[in-house]
Amino acid sequence: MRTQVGIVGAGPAGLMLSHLLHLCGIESIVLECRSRHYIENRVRAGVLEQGTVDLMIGTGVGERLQQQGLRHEGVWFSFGGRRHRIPLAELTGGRAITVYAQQEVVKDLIQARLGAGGQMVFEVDELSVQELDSIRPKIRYRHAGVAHEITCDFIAGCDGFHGVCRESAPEGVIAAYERVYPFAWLGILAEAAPTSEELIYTYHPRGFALFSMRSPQVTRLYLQCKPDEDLNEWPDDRVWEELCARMRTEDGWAPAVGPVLQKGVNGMRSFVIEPMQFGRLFLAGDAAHIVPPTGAKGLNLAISDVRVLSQAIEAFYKLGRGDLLEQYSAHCLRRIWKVQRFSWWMTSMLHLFPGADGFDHRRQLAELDYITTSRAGMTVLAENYVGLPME
Ligand code: RFL
Ligand code: PHB
Repeated sequence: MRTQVGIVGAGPAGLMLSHLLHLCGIESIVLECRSRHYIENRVRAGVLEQGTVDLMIGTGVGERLQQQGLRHEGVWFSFGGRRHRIPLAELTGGRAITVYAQQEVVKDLIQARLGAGGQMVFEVDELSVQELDSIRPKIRYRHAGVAHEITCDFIAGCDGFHGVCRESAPEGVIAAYERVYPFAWLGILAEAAPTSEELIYTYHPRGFALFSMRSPQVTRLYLQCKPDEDLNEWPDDRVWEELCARMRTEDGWAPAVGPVLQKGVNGMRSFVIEPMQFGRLFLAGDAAHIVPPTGAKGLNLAISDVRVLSQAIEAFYKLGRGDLLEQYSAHCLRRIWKVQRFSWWMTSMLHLFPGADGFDHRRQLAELDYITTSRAGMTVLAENYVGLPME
């Protein structure tokens, strides 16, 4: 088999890349180790930046997003028993975030690719990438017990943090920079009408908590827990008790309690590789970087990477230019490091760190006070949260 761009991974990065390439007449094949059903039901991110929303609408995959997405023009920070609103749209010239589940983005992109006759293979096994420094790199894999090989012009490694592509570059050519945080998030999806129309990030002496949602009937909540937390120790009643203890405010606000539909624990890290390319292998999304979820940036960064990559690949085929491909990593990393900084900062401001003392606590409160009262402070938060411009 032969294709122009072989794409490993059908997450938001791989699917959006395939879609963008198709729109400029470039052929790709997407290879995914999980089933279509699995990836269409995997509960993950929920917050889309303005630029992600604009890209989906502008490229014809925004119909359901426009019908079902919840546009939020503000976000709340709660501390010392009080909630404070940051008016995102007012501070950023009308930009906002949209709550729309990642698995819905995945469904919309799969639908668009299949509708356009795109090639996707699910449930592949034993995938490997070969001859990366040649002009004809190859992807080998098994599907339904049969071995296959695809000869490509380029390979896009969009296979997430645990994928195989990043590890396939020779030793020593890629450097990694990392911070692992001493806590995790326990997240639940609950059948309960959201009691706030906008997200609430809570700083509390018992630990961080986050109120989010997926629809007018479903709430999404998170609480800071130990990195190795055992879910068996968290029956639903205990989760609700802890969430309410952290989130309830002086004015009596609290999340509504309801049946828990899903529960999970996720570790937190900041991770970046440099460069994000080797020969004809280009890494994008979680395969190249991880952010702690506090800034709601992972999915959005994945989308901004593949936007840059699709433009570089288009310039190669249409204009015979290789320079944009050469600059791919440097171009993406400028934005990635700013988003890393923001995600690290939000995480540091809002979580309880082991060993923190009264000084740390007061410093965090002062920072929250500043970013919710100073117009300059609020603007710094707002312009990062709705998404820095895509250059
Ligand atoms: P993905 O989505 O992990 O997709 C990679 C795909 O590659 C497949 N794969 C392979 N396929 C073939 N062969 C192999 N050897 C393979 N190995 C792996 C995998 O099955 C998978 O389908 O990466 P991508 O596309 O880079 O997308 C990144 C996002 O998924 C991720 O950054 C976000 O989910 C992060 N994130 C959030 N991001 C936001 O922008 N806003 C949020 O509100 C937000 N909240 C979150 C989050 C992530 C969370 N978890 C579970 C990590 C909340 C949580 C709890
Ligand atoms: C979510 O709704 O899943 C969500 C919202 C904001 C975050 C992280 C996750 O910062």
